[in-house]
Amino acid sequence: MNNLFYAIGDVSKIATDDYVGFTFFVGSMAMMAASAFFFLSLNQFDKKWRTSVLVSGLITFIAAVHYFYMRDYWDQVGESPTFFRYVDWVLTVPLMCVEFFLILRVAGAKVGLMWKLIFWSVVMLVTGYFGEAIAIGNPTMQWVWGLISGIAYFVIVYIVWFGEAKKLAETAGGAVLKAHKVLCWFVLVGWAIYPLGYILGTEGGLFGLQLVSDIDAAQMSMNVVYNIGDAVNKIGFGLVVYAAAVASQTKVEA
Ligand SMILES: *C/C=C(C)/C=C/C=C(C)/C=C/C1=C(C)CCCC1(C)C
Repeated sequence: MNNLFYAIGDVSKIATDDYVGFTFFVGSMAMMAASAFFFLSLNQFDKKWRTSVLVSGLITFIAAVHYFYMRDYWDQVGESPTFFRYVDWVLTVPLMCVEFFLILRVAGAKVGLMWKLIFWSVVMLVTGYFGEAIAIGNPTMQWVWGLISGIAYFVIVYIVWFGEAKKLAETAGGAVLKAHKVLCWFVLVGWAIYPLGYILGTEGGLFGLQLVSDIDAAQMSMNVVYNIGDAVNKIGFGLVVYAAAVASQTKVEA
C-alpha cells in the first residue's frame, strides 16, 4: 500500500500522518489527469472554444509541474514551498482572468477587461507573497499585506459579479451567461478558501483569530487548505469552461 506513495524519480516515503505531503501528491496526479483530459478533448471543439479549453489545460498543467516541485520541497526541506506556490499562482490566476475574457469575447469583451483583471490578480498575489514570505514573524505587517491583498481580491469579485464582466455575460446569454455565473461563484466562494489558509498559516493567527497553537501546525493546515483550494478551483474552473464549450456546440449542431 505504501508503494502507492513513491513518486517516480523520488523514492522518499510519505508518512501516513503527513497530510501536506499526501495532498501534494494527490494534487499533482489530479492536475496531471485534468490536463490530459482537457488537452485530449481539444479536437472536438471549433476554433471559438478551443482556446478557452486549451487555457483550462494550461492552468492545470502548470499547477501539476509546480506540485511535483512543491511535494519534493516539502519532503526534503520540510518547510512551506512559498516561492513555488506563488510562482504557480502568479501564472495560473492571471490565466483564470484570461478565461473570463475568452468566454466573454462573443459579447465583445475588450482586451482592457482582461488586463484589468490580470492587474488586480497580480496585486492580490504580490502583496500576499510579501505577507507570507517577507513579513514572516511580523503579524502586524502580515495583517497589512493581507488586507491590501483582500482589497484587490474584492475588486476582482466586483468586476466579475457586478461590473463590466457581468454586463457582457448578460449580453452573451445562453451557455456563456450560465458559465459566467458559475465562475463568479468560484471566485467568491472557491477563492475565499485562500485567505482562510493565509490566516491559518500566520503565527498566532490574524484578526484576533488564534486558530492553531504552534507555527508547524499553522504551516501544515495552511498548506492543506491551499492544496484543497487549488484542486477545487483549477480543475473546477476548467470543467465549467469545458461544459460551456460542449453545451454551446451541441446547440449549434442541433
Ligand atoms: C489556482 C490558484 C488560485 C485560484 C489562487 C488564488 C489565490 C487567492 C484568491 C489568494 C488570496 C489572498 C487573499 C485574498 C488575502 C491573503 C493573501 C492571499 C494571497 C492568500
